[in-house]
Amino acid sequence: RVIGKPLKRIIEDPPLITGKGRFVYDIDFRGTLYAVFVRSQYPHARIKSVKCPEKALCYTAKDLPDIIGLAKEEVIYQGQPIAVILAEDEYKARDLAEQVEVEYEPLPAVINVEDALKGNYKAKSDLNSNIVLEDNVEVGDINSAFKRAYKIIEAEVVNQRVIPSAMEPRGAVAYFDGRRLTVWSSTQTPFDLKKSLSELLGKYGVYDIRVIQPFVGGAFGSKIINYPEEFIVAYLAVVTGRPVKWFNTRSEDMMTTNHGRDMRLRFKAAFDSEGKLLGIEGTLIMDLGAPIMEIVRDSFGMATTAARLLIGRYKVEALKVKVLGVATNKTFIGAYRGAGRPEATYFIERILNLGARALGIDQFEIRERNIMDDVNYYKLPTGIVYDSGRYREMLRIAKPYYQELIKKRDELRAKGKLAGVGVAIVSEIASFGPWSTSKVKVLPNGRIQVITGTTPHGQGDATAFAQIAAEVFEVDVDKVDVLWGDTDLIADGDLTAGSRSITVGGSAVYEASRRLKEKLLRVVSEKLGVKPEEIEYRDGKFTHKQSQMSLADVAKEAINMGMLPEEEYSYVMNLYTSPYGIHMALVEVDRETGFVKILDYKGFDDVGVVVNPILAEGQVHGGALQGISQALYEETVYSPEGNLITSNFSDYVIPTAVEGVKVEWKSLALAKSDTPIGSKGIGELPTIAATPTILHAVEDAIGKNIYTMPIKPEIVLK
Ligand code: MCN
Ligand code: MO
Repeated sequence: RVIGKPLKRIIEDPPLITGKGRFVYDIDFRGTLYAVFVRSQYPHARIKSVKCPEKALCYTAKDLPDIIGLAKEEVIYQGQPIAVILAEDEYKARDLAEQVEVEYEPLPAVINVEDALKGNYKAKSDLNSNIVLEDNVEVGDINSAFKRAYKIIEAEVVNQRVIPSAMEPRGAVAYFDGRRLTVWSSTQTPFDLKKSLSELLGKYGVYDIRVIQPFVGGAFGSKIINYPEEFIVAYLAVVTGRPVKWFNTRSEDMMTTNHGRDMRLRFKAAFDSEGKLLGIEGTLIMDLGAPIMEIVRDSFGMATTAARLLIGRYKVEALKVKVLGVATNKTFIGAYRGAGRPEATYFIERILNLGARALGIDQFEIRERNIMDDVNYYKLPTGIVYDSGRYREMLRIAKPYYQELIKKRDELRAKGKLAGVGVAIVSEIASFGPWSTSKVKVLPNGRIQVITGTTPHGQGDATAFAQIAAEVFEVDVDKVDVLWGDTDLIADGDLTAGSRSITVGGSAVYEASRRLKEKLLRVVSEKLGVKPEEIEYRDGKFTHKQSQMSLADVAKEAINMGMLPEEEYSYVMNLYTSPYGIHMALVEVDRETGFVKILDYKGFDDVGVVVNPILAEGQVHGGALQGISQALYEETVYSPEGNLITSNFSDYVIPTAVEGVKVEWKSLALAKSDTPIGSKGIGELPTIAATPTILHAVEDAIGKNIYTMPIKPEIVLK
């Protein structure tokens, strides 16, 4: 079997580790005009005038089509594009961009949720209220829950704003040949970009559009939305007839690529004397950032999902949550690794641990007392469905490891150290539909070519897809090539996000491969004049008595017969999967410096069938570190005037190899998904798990409740 084999990234890595893989910045045409954007210096201001340098190729909102996010009369976050300069090279373009004179009339900026709710100032002049979106989730009898309470705890817990910080900033290159427009973009949604560009440029007679996603240096959800720069660069390639190239600096990127999280929950939670969680009542406030409604309306879905997922994997009887989406003059929020599920998990796990501490119950035990029974397409009262899960069994498996960590903790404490253990269970749903496409071919040379409509950008999905096709065709993986990220390859594609590629996209690869094998069997049966049942397929060969045909033979024969040796498939995913897991950590806190050292980190996750353990574990290593980073390091700071202070990597702290943590990971494989492969998504799960796990460990170490992140020394030592 090839599925389940721990293979290295044989498709992606050879070009990447030799430095030959092409990223958007490597796409270079002679005669290219370099684009630099003039961006708002203010978080909130009226634009009185924009004056371009003389003779410069300079375009303001007046010269450009109506593009979402491009500032016209009013800027609503720092970094918002106002105008663009084109020049022969990057340096000239930057110099000219600095000469553009923008006259602003500064307006009061709304920088935090408190001010936004007070409403003295509006984040955009035409708003009636800074509360731009609202939702309510109410299930069960909340009054009865609180009446029966033995203990009620009350707090506000904050899941802070973070900057996704993909290694590669955003950029695009556009080339127009007079008829066809080709756009290369550092995106995770080339197919969406093509559709949106068609809408925009159809008005200018450009109908034939191709979008290419070259190698992309990470995205983490922040390259899902299509950004104003991508449209402007494409439009300018059409009007100037010259190739146009743009690439963000790190600081531009940190100001203008969507930020993540920024949700807080003010809650009251009712527990009975046994520590059973009876009900949660509260308000979930999401700071949406700049109210570009076309963008933040979707982002608000993360808050409404978080409210519905607040039940987690527990038997919570009643829930009453008001959800508010609040506008401020900061960068707009969008998807970031987990998109709503990290926030949900953080909130429910915080509630459990704060409850456990208030009641004097062990954190593992409170989870045992509240955990759900096994589920099989179980619909939560809030509408969310869990396809399969064996949560008690998960706890049973994890418990000895927890006890081992507690033992180690107590040994450290006996030596006078500040040590603590943390636990968290993941509230995750992943691998969303509605579909994913794939096309599989057997080439006349016998190689198998897989085309996927998903858009990987670091995960290594291509190698996993090769494994799936190799499994169906019973051939070596190195007989398979995988192509992705080009709208010319397939009628339509979807995206890599929501931990969906291996499960939804992989199912499409599996089904297309299976159908192609059957089609080729019919070719052989016709050629040999025997019934398909009489032909045996093994290890890439069709055999009937003395006759044998290889995949290459059959591919050639198929073409001779007027058939193409290829099949395509759109796998429809009606629901999603519900992976879950439990993570735990042992930390030591330095009494002098408040520095948190992670001594042990263990993750037990159930993602059903694992296609490639190296790839899955790689996701756990990187993903957990990203979650740890939110707990310990990442802080997005705005000045009181609304300037983003942490707009570079000396001010915004992300972990380096030095902060790397050894993660021990175990795939539980207790509950499969209902897909041909039986997998569930893992890309986001470890990130979701790690943040509360680490916070709980630090709380346990210092014996005090923590309400905000990152857990800086001043919080630890207070
Ligand atoms: N895998 C597996 N078996 C499973 C599940 C996953 O072998 N049962 C492997 C897959 O082969 C794949 C990887 O794990 O290589 C992740 O698969 P999956 O969980 O399906 O997630 P996606 O491929 O759809 O990736 C998206 C996910 C998301 S939503 C974010 S955010 C994120 C993440 O991946 N962004 C990333 N991981 C990232 N990793 C990198 N390097 N860069 C990003 O931007
Ligand atoms: Mo994502």
